[in-house]
Amino acid sequence: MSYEPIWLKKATLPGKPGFSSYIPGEGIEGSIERELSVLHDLREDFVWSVMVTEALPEEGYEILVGDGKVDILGGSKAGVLYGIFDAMRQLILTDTVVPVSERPACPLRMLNHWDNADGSIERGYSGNSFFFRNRELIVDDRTLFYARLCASVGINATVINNVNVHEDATKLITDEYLPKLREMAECLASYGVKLYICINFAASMQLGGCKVSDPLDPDVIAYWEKAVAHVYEAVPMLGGFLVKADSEGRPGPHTYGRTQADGANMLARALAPYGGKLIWRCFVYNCSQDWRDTTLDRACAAYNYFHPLDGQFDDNVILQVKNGPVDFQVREPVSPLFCGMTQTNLMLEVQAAQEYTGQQKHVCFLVPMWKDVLRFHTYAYSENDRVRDIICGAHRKSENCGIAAVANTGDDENWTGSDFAAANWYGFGRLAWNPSLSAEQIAEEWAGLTFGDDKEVSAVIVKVLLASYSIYERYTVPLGIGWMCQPNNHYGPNVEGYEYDRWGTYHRASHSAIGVDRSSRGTGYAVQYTEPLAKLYDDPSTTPTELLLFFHRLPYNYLLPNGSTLIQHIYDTHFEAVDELRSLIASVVTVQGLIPEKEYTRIMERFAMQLASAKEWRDRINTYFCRISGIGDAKRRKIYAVSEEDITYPSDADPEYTS
Ligand code: GCV
Repeated sequence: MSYEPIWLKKATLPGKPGFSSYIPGEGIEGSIERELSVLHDLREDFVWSVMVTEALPEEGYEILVGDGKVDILGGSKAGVLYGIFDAMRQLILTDTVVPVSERPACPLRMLNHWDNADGSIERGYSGNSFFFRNRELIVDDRTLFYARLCASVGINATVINNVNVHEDATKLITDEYLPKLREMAECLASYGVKLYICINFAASMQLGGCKVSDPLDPDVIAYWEKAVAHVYEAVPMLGGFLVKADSEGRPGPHTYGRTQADGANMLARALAPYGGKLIWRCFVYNCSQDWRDTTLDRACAAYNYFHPLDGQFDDNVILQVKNGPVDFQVREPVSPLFCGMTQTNLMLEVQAAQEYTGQQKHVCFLVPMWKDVLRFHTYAYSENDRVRDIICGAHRKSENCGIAAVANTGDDENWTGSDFAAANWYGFGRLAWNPSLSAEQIAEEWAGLTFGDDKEVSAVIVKVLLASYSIYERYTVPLGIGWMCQPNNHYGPNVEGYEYDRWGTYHRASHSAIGVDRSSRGTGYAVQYTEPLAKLYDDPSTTPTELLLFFHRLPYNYLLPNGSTLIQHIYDTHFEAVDELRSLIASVVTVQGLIPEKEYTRIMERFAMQLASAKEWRDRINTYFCRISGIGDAKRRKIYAVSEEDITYPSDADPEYTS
């Protein structure tokens, strides 16, 4: 399948070096040469030179400019490449280059692909895998261009297979795959991207003939030592393993009464002699919950399992923590693990794949949401520390930390299905490099690189991106409640879809109230946080409005800080968000003709799907809550309440119902 150069469009002219064929063994020197010639093409009148110097941090770079001469210095060859891409970005956006001195904030800036060996992608919304087809690994021009796109935004690591490691992918660590895996690792490394793979915790049984996968069993330990030695002999540049254990049916140490630390350390010790890292996910919870049991709270699970183990993990173990305590909902509080694990290496996991945020049919620019997470004050070490400090290694002075995004790519021509979704891939890389960049700056850069320098087009694209998350949030889930989507595929509304299921994801709406009480009077989730956060979240009057229903169970006539009742807020946000979406679409129509037709048509096709789905969300949510509460919309907009006699309309005179 052919592919587009997306944000590297202006740096990739047909027949010019950016669109190169993959030549095995060309190495990072080949990439530097190729990218330098792109710079030459962009500005022939400049004299370009590059140099590696130990005076700079390994991945850092400096651009020196003077008298038509541009020198790019890097702390390593990868640093030089990052410098070249910076100069390229500057040239394309401003037609000139100014001096800069840069180093990445996060040591590990990683993508997690959930690609399966058969070529399918779990939660993939842009075609099939370009890493696997029919149980074979593919290394070709597209792999190289993928690495080029990653390097251009500073991404330095990737995991190519799904964390749910099924039978075929279990064999990635065997001779069936290792030669090709090495080719893949070399191809990616030629742009400074380190390859990681997901392994199956039960491989000792499935491949090694062991009776168990108990991490303290000597045969299991010996199996992994041998298996890892074999892998590193074949692929010495491998970064390490990523593991999902004891979660959603995946095997893990709990089966044997062992802890998550026992499991992680066993693998980490096998990897240590080769400099390998073991990334262990904290997404561990009971997915067979009885919905009748209101004392059990899935949100508490990760902290309950991992917090008591703080300080017990080896140094080459990194715990990878999803941004929220449950599962990539549109709005969740930041995971309390970032507040309570001061003796452990941590990595943040966000999801660029839009599983719960419109599946790349809806525009949803996630950078504003990720920025909220990164700037969240954890109070783990001091009053001022934020998630970004923790994942950048500021406190533990460790290189074993960083940020990973579940990737949103596939083999669609434009890589991400929706043209706008590429902004999330781009934005993730830029933010991982520098969390201080603003969402506006990232959106402007991406718009300029992707759609050219027409100011009108850029303004519209940036407006769409920046408004999109808030709009999506408002026509879908109110006040952090979550999980009102279709079960399994997670697209579109189904208010009670998860209500009586086993996944631990309930809103428990009744005729008078909605939400789970997660305060100290309820499940106690709120008090997993450090102070002053625990106190803040424990009380509805101090809980941030957007998270109110995540933490508290409240009546529909509860008054919000803006003077609106909870139910009126639901109606208002749902009506307003659909109207705003309509006007956003109208603003894109004004630049028809200024955007290439192919892209414009694709964008409009997806907007049509988004608008239809947004209306469905609005009407289902509003109707459900109107019917169940019996309270009508104070503004009398269209809600499908069936019987008007059942509905009481708030009177304008009643101060409880002002909106
Ligand atoms: C890869 C959610 C998704 C699953 C995913 C899981 C995870 O439950 O729906 O598809 O599995 O998260 O992050 O492991």
